[in-house]
Amino acid sequence: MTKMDKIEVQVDLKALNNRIAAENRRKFKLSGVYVINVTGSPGAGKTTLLEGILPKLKDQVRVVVIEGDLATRNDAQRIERTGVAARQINTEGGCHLDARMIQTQAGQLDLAEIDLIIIENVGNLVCPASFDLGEDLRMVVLSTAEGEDKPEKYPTAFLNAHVAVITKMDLLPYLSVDVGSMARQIARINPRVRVFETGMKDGKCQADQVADYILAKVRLG
Ligand SMILES: Nc1nc2c(ncn2[C@@H]2O[C@H](COP(=O)(O)OP(=O)(O)OP(=O)(O)O)[C@@H](O)[C@H]2O)c(=O)[nH]1
Ligand SMILES: [Mg+2]
Repeated sequence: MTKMDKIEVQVDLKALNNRIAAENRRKFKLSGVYVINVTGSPGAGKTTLLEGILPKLKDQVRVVVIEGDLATRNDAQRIERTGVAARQINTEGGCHLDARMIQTQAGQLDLAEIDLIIIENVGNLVCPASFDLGEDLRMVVLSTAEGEDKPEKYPTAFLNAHVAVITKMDLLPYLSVDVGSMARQIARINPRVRVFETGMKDGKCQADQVADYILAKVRLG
């Protein structure tokens, strides 16, 4: 009988991810590409927000969207309908995107022809917060319908964010939710975070201020 030795291989996956994220960040910077990582729960309104801001963004900058989902090309198809190119990553069970996935996508893009990449992460308020992708700006999307206590219950998503977008403001008359408290919790967790509020009107997401904020950031580089 042969004796099989057990060899333990321990890889610090977080450290490896951070290393690749740093490489991504360097590559994007060198190419003059601004990168945004959009996180938030399933159904918070991430794709709807992108559908709302892309018509304005695409008129002024060259933008590409990378969509992360466990399965389907649904969100990429929604983005393509706005006239913006979209690439879909299917994680097949994975609850977040990682820096390696973005490195692979970046390798297939002509970065010299792009000013802005928006990455919609997998719908999840927990896992994506711990994985740097090499982005310049992290945006967390939270809907009024999720309840005002979510920032305090899921603080890491807000701790690492530069921008928080509270969506579905149009639903307030039908909900028992205190949006003021939601905003105060976000400010307590991260006083530097910039908070925007958006909602649907006439079937469209009203998010002009978010688009203007992004355009200013892209121009500053
Ligand atoms: N009334 C209202 N509905 C909204 C708003 N934003 C999104 N929705 C609806 O909420 C549902 C989910 O929106 P999505 O944009 O698909 O959410 P998501 O965060 O991209 O979802 P995942 O990609 O699956 O994580 C859709 O039916 C949207 O039409 C809003 O501001 N107001
Ligand atoms: Mg989506």
